Amino acid sequence: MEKGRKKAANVSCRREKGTREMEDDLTDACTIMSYNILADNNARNHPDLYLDVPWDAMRWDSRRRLIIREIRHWDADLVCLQEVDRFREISAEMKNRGYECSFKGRTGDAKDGCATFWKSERLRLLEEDSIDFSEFNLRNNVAQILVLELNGTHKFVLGNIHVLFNPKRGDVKLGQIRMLLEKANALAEKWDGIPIVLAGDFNSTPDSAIYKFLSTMKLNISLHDRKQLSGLDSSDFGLYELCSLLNYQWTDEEVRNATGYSNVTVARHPLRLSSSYAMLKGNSSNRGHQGEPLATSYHKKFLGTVDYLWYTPGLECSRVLDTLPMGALRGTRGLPTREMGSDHLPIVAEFVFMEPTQDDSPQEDEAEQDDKSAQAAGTAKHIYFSSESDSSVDAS
Ligand code: KL2
Repeated sequence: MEKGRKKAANVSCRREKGTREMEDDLTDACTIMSYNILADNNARNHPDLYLDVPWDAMRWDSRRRLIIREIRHWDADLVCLQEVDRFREISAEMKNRGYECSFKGRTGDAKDGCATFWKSERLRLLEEDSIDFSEFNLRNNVAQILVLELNGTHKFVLGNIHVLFNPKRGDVKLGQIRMLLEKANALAEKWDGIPIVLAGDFNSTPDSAIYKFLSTMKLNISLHDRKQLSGLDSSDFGLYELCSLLNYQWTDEEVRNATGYSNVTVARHPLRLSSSYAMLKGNSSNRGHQGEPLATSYHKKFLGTVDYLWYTPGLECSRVLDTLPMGALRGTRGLPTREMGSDHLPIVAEFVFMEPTQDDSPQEDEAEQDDKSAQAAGTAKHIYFSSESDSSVDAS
């Protein structure tokens, strides 16, 4: 615990001198990382995405070294990885660093899965669950759901998901996310209304309808094109698209995927969610729509944000790890590089547990939600992940 505290002060000093030292004891703060590490198998299967990447930077051995170095450097209490297909190698390294772990592999032909690691010194696993979306006809993706206890006092639910990539299947993505939220909520209720953090690669951009669904608790799918729901579809606009624009075509099955019911076109979820990066109204130039990072992933076919750390009332986000400046990112001409091991950047947020307020029950009043956002934003600070701090990764 002492070590965790020192680390937090250290990281903060790099950016804003002295701010952390003046604050309260950080023993009860919890840092959580979400990082899609690009499965070796996926890297091999999609060479077209990495045409400009030097061959040696694509080698798993070198990527593994960089990924582990990155994870170790930020030293988060909880590490949620996606696209893990060399779990044994990663978990051996993590166990050496005092982490316990859990893995849930995707089904079908996929070789990778989600892996979650927590520091046994600080966190204790109370319950564990997972979702195999293929059981619900929602493709071969998976999610993990853990109940953890920090320092023997603060319990919370942790979700880790890698949402389906397919840009055209917004219905399936919405269904997967909806199920994760429902299941996380049920587990949180079972443990007396504990807070929730949801980490992962949601394969949806900050300006998308799926992002709106997450942050506003509902989405009328009949107002949207299934293929545009996640913001990932960049295909050309043809006659078919024009026709479907005039009349959004949803089959019964797609509606059921998205909302859970074939006769209901509004998808709903029960959680009042805030996104860590969006909550921090700081002055980083790396942030765009909603205050989200401009990019958490970069390769030949995509430059943008798909990774998030969502959380519910009962928690407040005190700091986040800044992403790389767009200039620096563009300068790489695509990830991974000889310095960065994946085609995603890790995101990290620090959470503090709040005293329960009088009314923490979910509600749909957006005005009230904005009030709360403003309050939390006032207390938040950034740490930088710039080329400067990148060099400190090398130094460690
Ligand atoms: O976007 V990802 O990368 O979260 O970083 O998740 C998927 C994609 C991952 C697992 O399916 O493999 C990548 N074009 C581009 N990327 C693809 C494609 C594709 N057709 N199929 C899978 N992936």
